[in-house]
Amino acid sequence: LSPESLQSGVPGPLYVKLRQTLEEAITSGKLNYGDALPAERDLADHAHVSRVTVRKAVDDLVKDGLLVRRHGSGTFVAKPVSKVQQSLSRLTSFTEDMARRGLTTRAEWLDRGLFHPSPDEMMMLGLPPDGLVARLGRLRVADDMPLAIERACISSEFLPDPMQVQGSLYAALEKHGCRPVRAVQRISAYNMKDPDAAMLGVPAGSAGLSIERVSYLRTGRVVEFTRSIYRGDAYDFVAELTLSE
Ligand code: 16G
Repeated sequence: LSPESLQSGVPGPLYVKLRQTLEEAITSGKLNYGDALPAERDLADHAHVSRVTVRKAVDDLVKDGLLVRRHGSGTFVAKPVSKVQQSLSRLTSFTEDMARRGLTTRAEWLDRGLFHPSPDEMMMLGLPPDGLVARLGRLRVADDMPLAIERACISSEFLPDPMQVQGSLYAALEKHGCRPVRAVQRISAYNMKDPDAAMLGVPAGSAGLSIERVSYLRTGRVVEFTRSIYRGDAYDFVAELTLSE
């Protein structure tokens, strides 16, 4: 990090150049996961820029998830996120997907029980007026990294006792002979807000993917309506496209 490299080159705000220089140091491996960043004052002195410039550059990198601030101890290079490549053509469960990658899953329950359905749930699941809905809200974690928040709704007809679901929802449905065979999924861009962002361990405003899945039994009955928020920095959804004949 030399004062000359910041003053020369393409014109533009100093903090942007400083941010780029720091970003390059991280992506090229000059700075590694866990390394502490020099104190703001030292960085400013070293690069011949103001502390405000340093703060702005560092703020941006914290927002992008490349650096993390720890209260009282300083700023550090964040753990790099390796993205999960998720196929969009197979109907799999989170537990199966992660097991295939050799990752161990854990769920933190946010909500689990039988409820009177909301109008939305009644419509989506085709419930009778006196029907009940099993709600399963989970923070989904793989190898200690939180990846998604999922809120699944299932008719009590298919899941009379939601407390029975320990690890996998699809495994529990399979036991009752009602594992879905087809699903329609909608993925949209979303800027995460707290408390969801905090639960997923990312700053508020980070990119997320809002995913809705409606899945069906062979008979055509809807079995699941799930709304999820996936971390945008942790997922790539991949679809194979073929030329239609
Ligand atoms: C996936 C599904 C979710 C389903 C869950 C079952 C997406 C976006 N969502 O995460 O709809 O409920 O798998 O997983 O793919 P489980 O059997 O491990 O509980």
